[in-house]
Amino acid sequence: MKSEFSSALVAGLGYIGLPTAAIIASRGIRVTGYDINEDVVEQVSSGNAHIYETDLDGLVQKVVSSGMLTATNKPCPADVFIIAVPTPIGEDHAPVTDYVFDTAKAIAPVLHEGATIILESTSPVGTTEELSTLLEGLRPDLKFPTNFPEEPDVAIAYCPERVLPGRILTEVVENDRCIGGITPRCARKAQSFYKTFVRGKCITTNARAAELVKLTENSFRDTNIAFANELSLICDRFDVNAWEVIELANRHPRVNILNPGPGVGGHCIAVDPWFIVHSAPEQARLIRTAREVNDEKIEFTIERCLKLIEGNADQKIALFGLAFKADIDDLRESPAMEIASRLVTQYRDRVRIVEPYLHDLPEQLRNHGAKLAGLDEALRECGILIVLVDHDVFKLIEPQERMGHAIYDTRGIWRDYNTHAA
Ligand code: SAJ
Repeated sequence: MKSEFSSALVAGLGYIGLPTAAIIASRGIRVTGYDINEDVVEQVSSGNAHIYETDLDGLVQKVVSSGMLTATNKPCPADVFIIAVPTPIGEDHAPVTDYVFDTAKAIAPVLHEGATIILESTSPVGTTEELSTLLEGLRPDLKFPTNFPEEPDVAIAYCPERVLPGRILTEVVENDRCIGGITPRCARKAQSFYKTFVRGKCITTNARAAELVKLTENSFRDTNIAFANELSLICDRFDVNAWEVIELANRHPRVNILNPGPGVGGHCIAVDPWFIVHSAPEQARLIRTAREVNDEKIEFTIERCLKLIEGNADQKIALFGLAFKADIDDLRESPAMEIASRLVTQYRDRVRIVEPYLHDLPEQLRNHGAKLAGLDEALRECGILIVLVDHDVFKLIEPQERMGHAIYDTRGIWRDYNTHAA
């Protein structure tokens, strides 16, 4: 069946927008990537992915050289407009939706009858309706679903991304999608677009429900990680090994505790729950507390590091990992970065950082005298080993290589238990 969509504009060529644009282009739909950052436009135009994601480089190169993906800083007409711009939090953890509405203003002049607009950015409940109202004001010549629900000229829907960094190209295609239309007709239109490249189920609902679904998913995960982090503090209080307790408790058929760590990072899990808390402060008590527990885990970890370092004066300190989680290069909202910054400010050139996903240290660490070190070099030079990220390669360090070092393993990758199975 021939697709009714022959062109798409993807606004925001970041961690979500660029892989999405590349996948859509690889399915034979001509894609224009629109970004306000000149550098990004230049890099993508020359066939390079400006971010690291598994297999993304090759795919971008392929679709750019075949002419199916181009990049620009000026929007152009298209059958479908996908908005995948950042929605960070600002003061008092309030969601900042400015980039979404700035994008809407930028695409308004090129909208035409028959176009479909899909918001993918994580957004507070009601944002998609606001987007429609804004566009209605900017283009009085077109019928929008908010004022002409029966027969709008333009379809508007919300469809959150839910891909896992490190597996984005697979998950964009394989994951089920939840598509919320301002009207059922809008949802169906967006659904037929997603069906051109998604193998998972494309399930329709209304825009407000879809917005809350996204926030719910990440709040659920944050709350579950907070349980693990709180439990690790309780174990510490009783001098019991948290990893052992979790592993044994998880043998119960209906218990599945996640892993404690040095705190929660990334641009989603540590941010999105605040969108709910901000809009429903009286109801979202557990969600708020979970956020606070996870943030406080960073402070607890720093205190523990300081204690270990003070107890091993003059020894060099190796910090294993800076990324916000295992096996990626992304430092956004990374607890490891925050912990490293604090330790480097205090211990300066005593600190070695092992981060196989980086070629250079971020400036704020370099300026204080910290050095990027190879794994073997760090094991040789440093008496203190602190694991901040559970990169696979760190798990390969054998017990005899760690022997004689003072160790703080915040991720439980070098576990030693007393448990014996009979
Ligand atoms: N973490 C723990 N313990 C765990 C699991 C994770 O401390 O047991 C930490 C990680 O180290 C990291 C943070 O949580 O610092 C977040 O990592 P993650 O793997 O849980 O999630 P993200 O941020 O990489 O991706 C999440 C995913 N959401 C859910 O799993 C509900 C992904 O599917 C979303 O698409 C993504 O957020 C997003 O973009 O919203």
